[in-house]
Amino acid sequence: MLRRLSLHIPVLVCTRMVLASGVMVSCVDPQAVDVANLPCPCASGWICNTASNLCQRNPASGDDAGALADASTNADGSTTDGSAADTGTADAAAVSTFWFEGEAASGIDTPFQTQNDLGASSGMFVGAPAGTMPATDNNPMGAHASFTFNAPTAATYRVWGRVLAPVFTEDSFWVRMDGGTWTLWNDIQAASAWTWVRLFDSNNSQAVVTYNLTAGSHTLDFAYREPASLDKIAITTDPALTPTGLGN
Ligand SMILES: [Ca+2]
Ligand SMILES: [Ca+2]
Repeated sequence: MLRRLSLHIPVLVCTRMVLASGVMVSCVDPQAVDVANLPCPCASGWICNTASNLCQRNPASGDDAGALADASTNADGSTTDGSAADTGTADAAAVSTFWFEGEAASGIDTPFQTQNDLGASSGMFVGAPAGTMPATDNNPMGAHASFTFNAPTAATYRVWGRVLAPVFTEDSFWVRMDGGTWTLWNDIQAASAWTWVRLFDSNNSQAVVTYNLTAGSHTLDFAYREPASLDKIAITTDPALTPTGLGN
């Protein structure tokens, strides 16, 4: 009875080096050695980068198959999802957080103004002084402070503000993303000290506001509703993030 044998027939890959003492030629079998960047086909535990036709180690995990961009280079040399050689498990979700000083907003205009406070991050904040005007219960015509950022991937973003809102008549803003519908952020939190508060919708049972954003440029606008002070903001994909102190 004949037994069929599976034989590995080496296909050697040779390199030629010119030395002072002469020419040196060294050859290896790419299916039998533990070296990256050898030509395909690849040994067990390695994957073929079809773009370069080179072998690279296939990790048991850390490669991607998910929707988020990799935090680091893939085994196949790509840095984003969807390449032909991706075979591992999904990456941990990449987290993006953008921090802005309120006073660094673009387009700051009346009734907002930048003001000084030793307790504020960078010693300054933006907002309307107490007694500016009554609450504007209608959607504002335009923004009074804007923050533009570049989202690296499509993701869901949340917003935190480091605010000072001492009384109920001085504790609200209008907020919108990319020129969309204004969100009423009212009854923020009566506190005599700067406090991090998550953006919520006062017209929707104080539900936390989330924005599903595409990769690319986006702009978050704040507008006057009542006198309240905005020291700093965080725009983040991390649902577990709760800023403390002065922020990052
Ligand atoms: Ca209020
Ligand atoms: Ca500040």
